[in-house]
Amino acid sequence: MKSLFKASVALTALIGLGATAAYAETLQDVMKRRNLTEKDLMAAAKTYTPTGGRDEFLAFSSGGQSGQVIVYGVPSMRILKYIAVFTPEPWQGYGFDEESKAVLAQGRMNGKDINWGDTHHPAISETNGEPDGKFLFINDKNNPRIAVINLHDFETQQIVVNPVMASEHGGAFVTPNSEYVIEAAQYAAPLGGEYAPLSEFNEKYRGGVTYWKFNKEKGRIVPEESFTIELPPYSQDLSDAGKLVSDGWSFTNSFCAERYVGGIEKGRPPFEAGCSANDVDYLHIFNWKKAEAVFKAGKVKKINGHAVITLETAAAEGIVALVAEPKSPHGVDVSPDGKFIVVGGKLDTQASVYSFEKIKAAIDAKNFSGKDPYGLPIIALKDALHKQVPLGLGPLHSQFDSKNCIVYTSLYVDSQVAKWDYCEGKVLDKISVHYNIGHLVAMEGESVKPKGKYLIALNKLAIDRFNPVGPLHPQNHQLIDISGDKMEMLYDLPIPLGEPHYVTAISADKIQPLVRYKYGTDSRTGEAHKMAVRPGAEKIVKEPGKVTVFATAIRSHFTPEIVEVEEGDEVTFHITNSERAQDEVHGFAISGQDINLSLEPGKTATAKIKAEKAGVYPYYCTEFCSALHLEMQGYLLVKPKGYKDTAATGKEGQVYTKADFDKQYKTNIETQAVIDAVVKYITSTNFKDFPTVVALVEDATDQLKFAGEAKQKADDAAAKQDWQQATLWAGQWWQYQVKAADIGLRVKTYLEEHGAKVVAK
Ligand code: K7E
Ligand code: CUA
Repeated sequence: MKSLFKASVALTALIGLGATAAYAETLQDVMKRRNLTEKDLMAAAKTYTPTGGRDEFLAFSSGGQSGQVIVYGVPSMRILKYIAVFTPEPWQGYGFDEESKAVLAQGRMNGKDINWGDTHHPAISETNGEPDGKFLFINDKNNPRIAVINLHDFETQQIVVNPVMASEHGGAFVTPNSEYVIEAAQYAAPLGGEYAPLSEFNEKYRGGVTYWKFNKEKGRIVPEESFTIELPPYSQDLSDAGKLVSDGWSFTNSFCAERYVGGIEKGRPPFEAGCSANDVDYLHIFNWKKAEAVFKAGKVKKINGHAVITLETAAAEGIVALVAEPKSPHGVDVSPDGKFIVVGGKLDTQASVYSFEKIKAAIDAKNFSGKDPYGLPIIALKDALHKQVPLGLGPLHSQFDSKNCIVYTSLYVDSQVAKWDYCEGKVLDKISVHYNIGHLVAMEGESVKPKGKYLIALNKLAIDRFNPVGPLHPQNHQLIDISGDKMEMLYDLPIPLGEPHYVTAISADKIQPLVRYKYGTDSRTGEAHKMAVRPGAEKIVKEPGKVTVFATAIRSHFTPEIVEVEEGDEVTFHITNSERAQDEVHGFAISGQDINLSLEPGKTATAKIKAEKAGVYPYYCTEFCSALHLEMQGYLLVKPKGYKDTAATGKEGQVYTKADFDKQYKTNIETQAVIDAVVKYITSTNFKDFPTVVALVEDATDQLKFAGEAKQKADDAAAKQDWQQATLWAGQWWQYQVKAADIGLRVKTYLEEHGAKVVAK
């Protein structure tokens, strides 16, 4: 009824608007007032998404130091979600419920909680070289870890710590069928975390690349089936997996092949000087299929229980080869057909395009120019290179277009994007972006079938770009139209959460998330929660020193509402959201206990506290879930040890009479008439053709069942002339009616908007 009222107010307003001038200003007026050009209008038209509109692509952005993932739509550039990954996030209950604490605990290092991550590279799971929208992986550079996010609910379900590296960077990159998630080290250190003096850098410090085996059915990385290839202490950087003709291979570049160790405090030149002294670094070429066979044959050394293929074995088995790269490379990207590998260079002006065919021929013919100090064969640059193309200052990362041979490369120093032809080796167009661009992303631009259309420049340091918000500025993601010959700037999106390095984008129709969980799901594992209860089965179990509450949440109450414990008790709430309607999420917070749960429909989550101090602790729902959301509350009463109730007897609250009961009863009968009318309308349509509606109708049916039960209790109490109980239960009966009516009206609107047909009288 409330919604009916709102709708009629809106309607009146709309009619009123029609009666006066529909638009006070013309488009020209607005352009003048806001100083907009026609080009601006065109850009706006290309990104503006009217209310209710959907995006064609979804972008998953690293959240940088926030340890999260940012999801936004393209081309609207509207932020849709922050996915909590390495960092607690209270809205999602992440790090506040016991289930997600267990996920975060997987990421502990040396017994320490690590409550942040320096996320760099997200990657979507792939099938036949195309992103399939099932899982998302992201790495943590500082604390070498990889997280697995299930895209059926956008929740982090696994964190694996690299058992041998001290830092990493070249992750997460996946092989074409997600067989492996690749993670390459960054700063060399003794594998496994042992101490070694820097004077033994050449002998004891090492790099590496880890191949994490991924089980697609289970959606989990399998550490026992994963292995690392030990590498020289060159700082490995980015990686990419081969595809199609180069499937079975992977590529990782490196910097500081000089193996220089700084030491300003000892009067030595800093790292930056010694690490860029030579003219070349190395592109590492891996035959991971061969490495996998060597691992399966057991030719490994165990470090911290993890299988490592030693440098010696790698060299002997021909698993790794090196190719010279221009000084201080960054970025390595394999072309959609798998034939070329594009490498940038922070201190270079040209991008290098390597030919996989040539590399393969050199390896097959053992055509090497020499060996590095660790016995790894080196392929001469001329024997591997397809072309070097001058692009501008500081080429970094590359992304591919849907058009053949077209690639886009970020130019860090120039703050530009170059569009060029890597087959022919010529520059086609350049666009200036706001400084300084790091990565860039094209739609499915790293897959075997890039989608083109849009490119996003991922810029750091957004000075002078947005309204100032203090010395720490947001970063700037700039949307560029790449559908024509010339690139066109469309839109700036400030990113106010860490320094995102990389973004991966996928066609939105490949992402098909759940709208609700199967009843009683532990979302952090995806499995049935053992502590879930159905409505009616709620209970409080008391053991010495321990109280366990099996609760449900539904609009607009928790069951139970009052929980009494004793000082010192360990109190555990297992709460199941028993809603079936989409988006009827509840929260659960207890005063002063560092608890907030997010309970989406069907989910079961656990809050655990120690009732250290006697007192009264209100708990409530933290999501505005219904008109009576504020009343969705309860009390945790922590009694002093040995407390005896000697309080004066009295009644809490108001006293009700027969008149109160009769008044409520009359309201309820009238409400029922409205509900009956809505039900009549719904059942006259083909509502069963709409799954969303079917779920809502089930939910409304539940509410009406509860209403009937409450009515029975009211009637029983009235028969005993207990007007107190009778009036309260009549009130509860009305609450259920209101919820049923509210859902009914949602259904009616949905059916009308989706063109339902009347099929019965
Ligand atoms: Cu910032 Cu990929 Cu970590 Cu380049 S990386 S920018
Ligand atoms: Cu449930 Cu507010």
